[in-house]
Amino acid sequence: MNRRSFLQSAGIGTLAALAGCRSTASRAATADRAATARERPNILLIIADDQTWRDNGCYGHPDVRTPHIDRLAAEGMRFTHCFTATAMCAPTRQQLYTGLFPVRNGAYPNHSRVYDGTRSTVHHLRALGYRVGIVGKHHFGPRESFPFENVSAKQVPAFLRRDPDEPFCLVYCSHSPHLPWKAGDASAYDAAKLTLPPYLVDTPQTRQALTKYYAEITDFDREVGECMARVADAGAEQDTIFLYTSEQGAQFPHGKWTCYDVGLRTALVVRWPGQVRPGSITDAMVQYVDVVPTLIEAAGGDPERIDTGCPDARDERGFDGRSFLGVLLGKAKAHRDVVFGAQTTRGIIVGSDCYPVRSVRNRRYKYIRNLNHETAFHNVLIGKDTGGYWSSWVEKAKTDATARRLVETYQHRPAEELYDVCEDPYELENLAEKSALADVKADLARRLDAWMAQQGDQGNATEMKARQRQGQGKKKNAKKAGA
Ligand SMILES: [Ca+2]
Repeated sequence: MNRRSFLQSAGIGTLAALAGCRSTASRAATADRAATARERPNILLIIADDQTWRDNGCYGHPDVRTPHIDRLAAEGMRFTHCFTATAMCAPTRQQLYTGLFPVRNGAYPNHSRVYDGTRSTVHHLRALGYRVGIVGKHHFGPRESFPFENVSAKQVPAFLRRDPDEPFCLVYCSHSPHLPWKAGDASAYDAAKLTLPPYLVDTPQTRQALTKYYAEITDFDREVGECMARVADAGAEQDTIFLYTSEQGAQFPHGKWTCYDVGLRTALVVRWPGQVRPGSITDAMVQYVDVVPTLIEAAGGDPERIDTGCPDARDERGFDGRSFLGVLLGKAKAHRDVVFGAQTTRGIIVGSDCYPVRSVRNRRYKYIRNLNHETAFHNVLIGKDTGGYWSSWVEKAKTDATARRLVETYQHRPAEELYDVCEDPYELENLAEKSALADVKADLARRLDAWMAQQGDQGNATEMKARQRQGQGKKKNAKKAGA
């Protein structure tokens, strides 16, 4: 079957199923899917920018105040084990919208774009009869792969109310709490009283930076509250899947631009009245690539029949992700047994020339491979001290052993790292050389090799092609193709 006939059969099949559900619902044999398809819930997805997953109230942070996110969690399901595969903006968003991991879809460096012809949730939900809009940050390309309707914050009420017979999907992308930290009221946080996690060096400058970052999270939480109010104002609260996610880790060492959990783990809360049990918590392991298949299934489509427009190394064209609708509906307790990560350092601002990192994690252990570990890791935090605290870490490292270790391990890492993420959630003690864990390491290494092969990921060679994948506009696309 060629691509066109595949698309036709998939698209027509889905639409025919929807039409059938509307007119002959009582005769539908597959009750669950038909019921969901008949209703076609609205979708509102609000995304923070560089918010570390633990840094909100409902995930147990002792200081950060997020009353609206906490209310959403009380009304929906909170995921404790959701992961992006990349702790950078552009690859994270593009994997979230395409259901494809970054090396496969081409958007693996930062400020990158997917391969021409790749299709996204915009295409897939439109085929199911949705209008699909976006507010705020894009960080994707080319435009043809992400043909969202652009909606401004002011236009949100009109977009939500436009046509009651046509379900909406709105992706609301905040710019908070990404650097520079200007929004919110930093004086509302007392620097001296903050509880610092053990991956940060405790200096006055770190504490000052945290007050600004936390203030911007609280301001983002205000935006979450506004989105919740807009959905309620539109009379759509009962018919809307409302998702909040924190995106990747903040711009602190061992977070963004790494494959540690502080970077890759993400908050995910899903409210869906009548379907998702209020106040529920799941520890099922899910990834961002699973979100689009889940939404397609919730909308009555069949994610197994989608052509993503982007073949993998085996020439298969389906999603890398799989629907976790069963988890949302309380019918399944588990989803993935491992989750993957990939960091491309080439092409980030003041980044190392070549510093690829790959990771795989099960419920207990994280295995990390630093593919060019002989060189030093470098980025804008180190090179320009953009957070305003790195130089204070370096200074403290001269006299303080803990500070010295944190400064050193951020820049110089071994070929392999292995962590017991249950016992050591901040990944501070490397167990890669422990003979008792040799089988654990070998098993995870095999899983990582298989994933890289499926993705067409050649490690260092892929990293060296990173600049060809950067540039989000059509013009740059053509220019790069010719270069
Ligand atoms: Ca980001």
